Amino acid sequence: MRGVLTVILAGGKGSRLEPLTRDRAKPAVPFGGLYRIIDFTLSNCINSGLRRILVLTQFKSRSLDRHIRAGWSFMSPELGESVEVLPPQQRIDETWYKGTADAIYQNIYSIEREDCDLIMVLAGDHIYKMDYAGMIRAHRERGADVTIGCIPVPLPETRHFGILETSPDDWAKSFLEKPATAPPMPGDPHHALGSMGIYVFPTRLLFELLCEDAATPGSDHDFGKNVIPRMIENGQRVFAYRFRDENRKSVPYWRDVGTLDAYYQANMDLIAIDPVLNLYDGDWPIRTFHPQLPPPKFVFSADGPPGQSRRGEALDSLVCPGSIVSGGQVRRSVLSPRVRVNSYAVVEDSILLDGVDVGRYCRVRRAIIDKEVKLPPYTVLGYDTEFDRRRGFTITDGGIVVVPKTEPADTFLAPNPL
Ligand code: ADQ
Ligand code: ADP
Repeated sequence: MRGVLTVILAGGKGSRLEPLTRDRAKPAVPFGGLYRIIDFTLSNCINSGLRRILVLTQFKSRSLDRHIRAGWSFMSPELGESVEVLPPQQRIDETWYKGTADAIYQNIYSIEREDCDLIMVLAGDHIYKMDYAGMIRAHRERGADVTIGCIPVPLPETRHFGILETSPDDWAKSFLEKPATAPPMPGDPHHALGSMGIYVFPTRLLFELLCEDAATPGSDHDFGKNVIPRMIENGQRVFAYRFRDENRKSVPYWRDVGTLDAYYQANMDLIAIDPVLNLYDGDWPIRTFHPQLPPPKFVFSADGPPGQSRRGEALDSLVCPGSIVSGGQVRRSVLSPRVRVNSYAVVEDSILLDGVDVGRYCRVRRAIIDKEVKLPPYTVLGYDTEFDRRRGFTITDGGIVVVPKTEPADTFLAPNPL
């Protein structure tokens, strides 16, 4: 793995995750209580032995930059190991990156300085556990011009993916970016073979392909739209590598948490009694930045009217350090660090990010609440989505209420519908 440089594309806007991406890049969006989305890709790298990593950022990168500095600076540059964040250099072009291929092309001078024979291109916004060593080994053994990580995708979803048609030994015969329809994989009438948007290229060839793409009029400068289809046209050796899950489950787990509903569901997946994505697997640890915080605390509240439950408890939930559930009830929810749930409040099926404070007697259901939001006592959220919409909150197609960061307390003072 020493000859491999990893480049993580972390510059996408993530506009479908608004308002969570209002002032942070999608890979920096908090996930699973303690983590940021990019921690999964970075952990996969470290667990796979990939230790030379460049993270290409672009939009609203401050939060991501801070997170990587705080959590991922433990490597030893003197041993050739590092995670380096590269904001746009604007050495070649003074515009934002036009597409994924352009993002790498514009950093070609930084990449050239690294002594590497292969470049592994990854996305910073997928949730999965994968040992990239198998993919790199397969690439070397085949002598491929590019190896594409692939998963089966249900036929109605082909319009969200690059779709490959392959020969029985996994050489790609065609690649269509996000086709409305696609033929099924041989032997599986319900799925087509989809690209995960991760690639291994020989370094020299990648540079040639990027220079050729930069000089091509009308190109979107994107791997999926331009570079890979052109390679197929030119008869180059495009190889599909089928995703092998390190999650040790029969159903492989890979999610692009591109929408708020997908994000909500992927968080909820973690709460299941036997989760499809296991965070407690010591063989494939997911690392992150851990702030210094005291243990979570659950308090039986001593005061208040008789007859009402005063037990501070959380069931089927993830509760992070620094949180206090004091006389409130939490069910099927994710509580990030430093959350407070006060007496007689009920929180169900929700994701509360860092520092959220749920006042007394609040009732919160099917909600995502961004950092530091303070819910005044008696706030009701997620019970009447029309009412929530009128208060200016985002309601997802799946009916989840999303409350943005630093929402002023006044927003919650509208009449209580219940
Ligand atoms: P998309 O999911 O549409 O398709 P895209 O928007 O191209 O992905 O983003 C891919 C990665 O690059 C993401 O990690 C994103 O953050 C980053 N990125 C996007 N634009 C960027 C830019 N201008 N600068 C820097 N980084 C940027 C791709 C492939 C499909 C494949 C899916 C799988 O094109 O073929 O099926 O990923 O999710
Ligand atoms: P966001 O709203 O996305 O959390 P921040 O810039 O506040 O944006 O935080 C981004 C990341 O910066 C956090 O995940 C954490 O890793 C790191 N961070 C935040 N606060 C501190 C701090 N006080 N000291 C060190 N690192 C911090």
